[in-house]
Amino acid sequence: MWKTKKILALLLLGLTLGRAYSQSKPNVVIIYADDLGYGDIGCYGAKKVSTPNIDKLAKAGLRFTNAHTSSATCTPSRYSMLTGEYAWRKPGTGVATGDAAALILPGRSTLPLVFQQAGYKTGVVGKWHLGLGPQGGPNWNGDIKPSPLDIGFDYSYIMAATGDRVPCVYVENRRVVNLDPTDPIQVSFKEPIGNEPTGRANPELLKMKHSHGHDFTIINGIGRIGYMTGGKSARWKDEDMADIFTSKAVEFIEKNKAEPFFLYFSTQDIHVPRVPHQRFVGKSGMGPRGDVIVQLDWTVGEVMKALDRLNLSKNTIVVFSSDNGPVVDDGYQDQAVELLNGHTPAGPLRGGKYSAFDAGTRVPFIVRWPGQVKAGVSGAAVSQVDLLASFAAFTGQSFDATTAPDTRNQLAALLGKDKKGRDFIIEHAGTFSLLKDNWKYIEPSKGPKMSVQTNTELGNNPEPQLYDLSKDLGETNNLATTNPTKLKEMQDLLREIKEKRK
Ligand code: NG6
Ligand code: CA
Repeated sequence: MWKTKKILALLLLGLTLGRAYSQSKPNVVIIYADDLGYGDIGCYGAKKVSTPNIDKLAKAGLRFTNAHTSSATCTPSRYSMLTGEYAWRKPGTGVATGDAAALILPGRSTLPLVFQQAGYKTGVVGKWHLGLGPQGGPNWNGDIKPSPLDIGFDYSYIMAATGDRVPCVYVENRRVVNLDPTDPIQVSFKEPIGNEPTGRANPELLKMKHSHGHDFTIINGIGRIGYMTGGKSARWKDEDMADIFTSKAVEFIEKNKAEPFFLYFSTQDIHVPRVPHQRFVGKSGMGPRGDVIVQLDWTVGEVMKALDRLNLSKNTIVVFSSDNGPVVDDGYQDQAVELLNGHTPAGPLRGGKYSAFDAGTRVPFIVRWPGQVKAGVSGAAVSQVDLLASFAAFTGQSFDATTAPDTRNQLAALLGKDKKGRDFIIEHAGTFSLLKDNWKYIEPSKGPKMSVQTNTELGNNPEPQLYDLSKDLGETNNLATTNPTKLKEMQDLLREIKEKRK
């Protein structure tokens, strides 16, 4: 009875919150970093690298300590966040190649569509990594369709996949930027294309060598994943990427300052290859990995400055987060391991990117909304899959729950009015984990315990794992055999969620 009352009260609060906010339509900016770990920034405990702008954001906002991506890698996390459907329900949503077809097709609910329906101008700037074009991949030399423009974004300035995957070009709306039609782009992830040097055949041409993978076509002195030829005038310079994406994000804000806008600003930092602009080189003392954290912090500062300058800070909700946990050596010899200098990218957590342990998916998550969201720290359980339903409630929109079955309205938790948040959190790293009331269950799996390449503990174990995170956040004491009742409860719930879309 008490529980029903509480649920009713929360529901009412959600409805009231939604209705009140939909009349004033505050802007929403999501700054989504890449591979930034729970311990990588000052406000989450980092001491060796300085992130004053992100720390300032956290100080003025609500900093979450139990917020999660849906997956321990990029494509599935982004898929879940933008569609409200766990990526693991859709085969083919693992880390996408650079020429993958669009994974999110028109005709379904999406996060940007929710805002578009509510009358917002919507934009995406930065890393996409959710495929483009029809089956077989996009035509890089013509109109690219489907693209973000077909699933709810009014404006798009993106890179197709990752910094380490071809094609190394920017795509603005439907076209590759600065493309010379007499030098068409061809891309292949299957066989060599054209006759440009590769990292494998011509390592002497590399300015940053690979440690594993990344030995295909050399672009800007760096070996990439995949083969590319043509498009010489359109190729990016890694050193300028943060400047270019940041200026596009700021331009979008400036252009739309008079109307409500939603900006999904997805930085290429701090993913590999880590190639900061000259002015950030050496700034962290931790080599390129630290320097791109400093660069990311600069980016966040520029967005904040633009909001201040345009007098929009009060009326803009800024969400800052990351798409998966940290990795130190992700395939290039950039001295990340040697120069860590005692820095702990995962903070107190175990594992990292690719891992079923919590560092794979527990990420920094900050919500700043001056005057509306009380500054502080929240331990509420939050999942990025809930942004869709929460912002639908916020803007007074409905969405199609058949295409967005997993997203829930967690507005009250996101705005700091509910301290508990979600009932459970599903984490996916190939292996499934379930988090509930500080209990963490990792299902048995046969995969390797360690990734030798990245030196990450993957969390795989043929035996079930059960941890009490309230006492053991670092997941070191497996309680599965001593707590059979709790274990069974978690196993049953996970099965139910997987089967019934709970
Ligand atoms: C891996 C890459 C890694 C990174 C990752 C995707 C190799 C050996 N490793 O396959 O460098 O690109 O994919 O990262 O190629 S993510 O953050 O976009 O998911
Ligand atoms: Ca990532």
